[in-house]
Amino acid sequence: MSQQRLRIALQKSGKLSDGSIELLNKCSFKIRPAKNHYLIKSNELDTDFLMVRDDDIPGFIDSQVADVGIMGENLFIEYNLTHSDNKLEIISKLEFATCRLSLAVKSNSNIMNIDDLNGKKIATSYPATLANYLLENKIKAEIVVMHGSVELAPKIGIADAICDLVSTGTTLKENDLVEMQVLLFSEAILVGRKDMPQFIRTKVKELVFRFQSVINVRNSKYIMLHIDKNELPKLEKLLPGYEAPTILELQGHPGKVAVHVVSEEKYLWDTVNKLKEIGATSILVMNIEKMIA
Ligand code: PRT
Ligand code: ZN
Repeated sequence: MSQQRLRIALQKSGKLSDGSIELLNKCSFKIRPAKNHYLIKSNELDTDFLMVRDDDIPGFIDSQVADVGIMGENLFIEYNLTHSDNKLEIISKLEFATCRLSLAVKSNSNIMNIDDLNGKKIATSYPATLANYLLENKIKAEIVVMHGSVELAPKIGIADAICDLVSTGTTLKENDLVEMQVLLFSEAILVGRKDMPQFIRTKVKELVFRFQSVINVRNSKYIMLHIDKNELPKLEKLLPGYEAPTILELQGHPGKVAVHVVSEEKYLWDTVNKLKEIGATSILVMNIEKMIA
């Protein structure tokens, strides 16, 4: 049963932990996880954090042990497929822990496409998602459920193929496997119950507002530079996201201005070099902590 405090379930240790803590701390929660701490209290929004295994998070929300939780979209999909009452909803995408659930086979396998999986064995930790995919594609294959080290299954003869999460692809390569088909793309998400009480929804709304303020600027930098006034039109093309820049006259340098602008960081070094080419000087690039719309 939910009391007045907001209860958020987080993965204690794993691929979602650092990203979750970093995001929450940028939203002022000041969480400092320690080895044996399973409950962390914060005065911010009167919140309790439950530090648990990721697999437990959907069930905790479902049974109201937690109000919301951060999990991978892949787990949310698997949970929904195995719980037909569908009580959970995605509240917000969080843009970290991105990965994909893919089918992979040995590099020397004679399985060339998904139809070749007919009659074969596929090892996975996501049996419902895989079963659903096989059904949709009219493939009859045997599913071998494993809760770890799925990538070893073909090597030790347990299965002909695997269906596992892939991020950089290093694990597949190390195990002489090649990716054959992506089933779904995933990222960290904030999940809650569709029927959460109003006072929880109000707090969650504030939480999401804070998350978005941080997420919005994750790929942006605050750039300041000096440039010849005549070159200003060229800046627009060089700085993606260049909207409403601040332009200030530079005292003692007629014809020159200082420009302050928020711009996307993706191609930062490339952009900086191009800025230099059009004569920009005193280029300062700064991190932005939050951007409140
Ligand atoms: O102990 P606990 O049960 O809490 O953790 P866990 O071991 O079950 O989960 P964990 O920490 O491995 O993953 C938690 C969530 O992180 C997943 O449900 C995904 O949503 C997300 N995530 C993002 C990943 C990866 N990237 C990822 N690369 N989860 C797992 N992997 C594994 C993958 O299974 C494979 O073994 O990393 C390996 C592949 O990585 P690359 O970079 O070599 O391709
Ligand atoms: Zn797990």
